[in-house]
Amino acid sequence: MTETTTFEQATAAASGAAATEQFRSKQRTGTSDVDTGRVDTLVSDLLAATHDIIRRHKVTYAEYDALKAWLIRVGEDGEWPLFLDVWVEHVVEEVANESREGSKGTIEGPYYVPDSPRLPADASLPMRDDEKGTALLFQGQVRSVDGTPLAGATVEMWHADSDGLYSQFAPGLSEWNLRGTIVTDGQGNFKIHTIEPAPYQIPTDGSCGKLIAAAGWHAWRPAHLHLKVSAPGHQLITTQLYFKGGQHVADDIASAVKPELVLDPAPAADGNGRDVTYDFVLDKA
Ligand code: MBD
Ligand code: FE
Repeated sequence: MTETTTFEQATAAASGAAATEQFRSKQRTGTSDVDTGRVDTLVSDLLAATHDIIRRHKVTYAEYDALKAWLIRVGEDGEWPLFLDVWVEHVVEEVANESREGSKGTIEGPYYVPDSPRLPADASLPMRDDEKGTALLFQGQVRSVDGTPLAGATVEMWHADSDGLYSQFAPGLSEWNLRGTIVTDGQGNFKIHTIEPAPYQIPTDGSCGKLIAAAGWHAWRPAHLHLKVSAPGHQLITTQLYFKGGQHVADDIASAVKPELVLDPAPAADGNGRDVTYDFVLDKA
């Protein structure tokens, strides 16, 4: 598979390798921080659940070997970040943020890159001169739970292009294409000019694609904007926003859509594309 990385074409192995590398460099905490008793509890429960499934469904040696071969391939393809973020992260996010009072969040996914270019409160994301897609003006305000506008808050946005490709995870896109960090103005307001992304298809040529085909599932996520919103003294929100009426909003393969996260943009005031307003409310740290 390694020779495919030299082709000017998006492949599962190339985006998997980039996502694996990205994860290694941004890891939240090392595994050495996890308490022995906790590892014992969680892994024992995980194994017991697996044993129970084998007994209940009378799993055969042929199925056991298919699993073993597939797990080996996930590693070879670098698709552990993709697999985990698509099928597991949504429950980790649910548990992590269950007591928040501010805006809802959702999963981060495998394609976040920190330290994107800092931009003023009214800015366009970096994009090609001929970037395809409907123009989108995404504007709003960042506030604290008590209603105070948060000046100097950061709104990081990253999203796929109109072909469903993310910069730094697909060939042929400049480093920060459709990625930026917008700093709110004195009233906590921001205006981000970008284009509407396309629905995203999980790479079909790797191990996750093979699982999807083998199970008869579809490989799609609805079109989405990724965001991280933060301000001093407040909890960071990691979220995604979707588009009302868009394909797969009701059947996201990553189970990451919540009703509060669906935008309903209106035709733009200036006649070019669409506009939408969405505010972020941050919990205190
Ligand atoms: C994505 O773009 C994404 O956001 C997630 C969660 C998984 C795979 C691709
Ligand atoms: Fe995404």
